[in-house]
Amino acid sequence: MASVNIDNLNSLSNLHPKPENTFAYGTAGFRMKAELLDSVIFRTGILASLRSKKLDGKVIGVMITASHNPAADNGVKVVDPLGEMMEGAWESHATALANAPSNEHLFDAIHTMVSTLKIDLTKPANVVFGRDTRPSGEALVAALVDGLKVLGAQSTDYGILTTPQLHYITRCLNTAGTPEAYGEPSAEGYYKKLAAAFKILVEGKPRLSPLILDCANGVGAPKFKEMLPYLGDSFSVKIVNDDVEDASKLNLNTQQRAPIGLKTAAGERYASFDGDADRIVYYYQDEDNTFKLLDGDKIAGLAAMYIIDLVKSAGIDDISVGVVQTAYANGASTQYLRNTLNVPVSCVPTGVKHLHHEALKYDVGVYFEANGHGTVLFSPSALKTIYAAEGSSPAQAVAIRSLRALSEVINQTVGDAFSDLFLVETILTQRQWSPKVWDQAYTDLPNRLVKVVVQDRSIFKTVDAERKLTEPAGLQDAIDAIVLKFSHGRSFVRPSGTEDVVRVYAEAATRPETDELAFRIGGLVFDYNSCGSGARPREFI
Ligand code: G16
Repeated sequence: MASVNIDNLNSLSNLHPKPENTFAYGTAGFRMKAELLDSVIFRTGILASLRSKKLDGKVIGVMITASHNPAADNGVKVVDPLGEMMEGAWESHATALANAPSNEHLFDAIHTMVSTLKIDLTKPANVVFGRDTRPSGEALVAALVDGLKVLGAQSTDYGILTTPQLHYITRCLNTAGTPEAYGEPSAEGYYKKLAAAFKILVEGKPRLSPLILDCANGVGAPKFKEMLPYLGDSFSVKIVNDDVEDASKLNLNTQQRAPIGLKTAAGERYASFDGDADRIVYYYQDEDNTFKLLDGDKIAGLAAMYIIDLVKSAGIDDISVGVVQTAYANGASTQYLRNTLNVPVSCVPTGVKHLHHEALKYDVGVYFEANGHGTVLFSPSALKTIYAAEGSSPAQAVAIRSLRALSEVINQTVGDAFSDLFLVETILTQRQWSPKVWDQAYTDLPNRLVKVVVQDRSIFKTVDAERKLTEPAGLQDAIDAIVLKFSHGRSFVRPSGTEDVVRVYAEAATRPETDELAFRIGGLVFDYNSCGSGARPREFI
């Protein structure tokens, strides 16, 4: 059996020594302070090479980003051949490589993978990679490139990209020349594909007023500007928060309020991307100056409603639509989907990988996290039906054409802020709806998210799609006892997979009750067995 060249491994690994820290491949890969990541990213290069060899040389993607985290953080995620997140079973191998304490242990960890996973090292390895605008990205790319040299992978650097663009490119490269060919493997190919589909979807409809688009001073800004020429006059936008030169401004957004520095006005339509443009939320200001958020739940409701109607208008009756949410979904949205739209709804743990997997069970699976991360998946059989349908009236033919274009405008690989934007803009244009009309589908229960800094988030263990804690022992009973006192009360506690905190979600019948519930549970967690770290936040009751 072929073996790894140990001298090559040693000399490259010596350039990227491992710090004392322990690393874990979490919700969205490895993510932490950028200065700790050099060895992790070097070893992720080795992992991606092994993954490619295991899959017979298929192209694997590596994205260097920390998405919504502060500018000082960075991270890395591995993308599987069809643009999905890396297979869950490989996360423990990623963690094992990242934590090998010495070059010898790293050599052994690679060989353990090779033998247990039956990887043929003589196979080729192909890897593509990109990064967001964080200043630390360039040096981390150099570490990745060294990691790719260990097993002699062929690689292409796609430079600065949004995360979903890297997912798209990975799928294009692996499907090129097959009946499932996904598009041209470049940012330009991505713009062309989305723009062409969007133009079909809004053809002949009066244009909406310009969208005011906050890009969180992240990679979405330069990339969306790059796309504008492909859209022609089909779409009009005013981009704000587009300063990618000053890293301190990255992701300075606030929760459930307009981003810092953006003065909102009634009658306008706003959207915000996160730092790597894989999430989007919409919002507007009501006549009484209230800020109104249209989050991932609202997008899921809008998309499901529209697709159900379109399938009906197309005269296709054998395509079922289902929606996937997480525990963060507002209770009112779940009710709306189940009781008004009559669609099946599943609840899974946080992390697009879980939602994506579940959505594959439906003909058309709409999945969104409340934070705006999501997409719509069309199964191969649904696509076959849509492409085979001819329609027996002009109206049916138009609906079929729209369904086809919709499957092109929506990124099938992963949640994508650009493609979700075009999905929403399509529906609002088709219906000539303002955000306020869209918002009228249902009224959100007031909800609140609280972050609790704890000494060790790994002691928090959950079950039931993260809706219940099993550890620390007794904490869930204490939470339940508090929740019982609130009308329409619901609350859960889960450790974040991307930040060093525990998150508390609460909803209740009124805003004051919701705030009280959130802060009571937050205070409970902070105090429980002295879990909290630092000063006890003053707001906690
Ligand atoms: C990542 C995941 C999302 C998740 C989010 C927050 O998003 O891909 O699925 O909702 O982290 O996760 P947590 O609450 O565990 O910190 P992103 O946009 O940061 O990559």
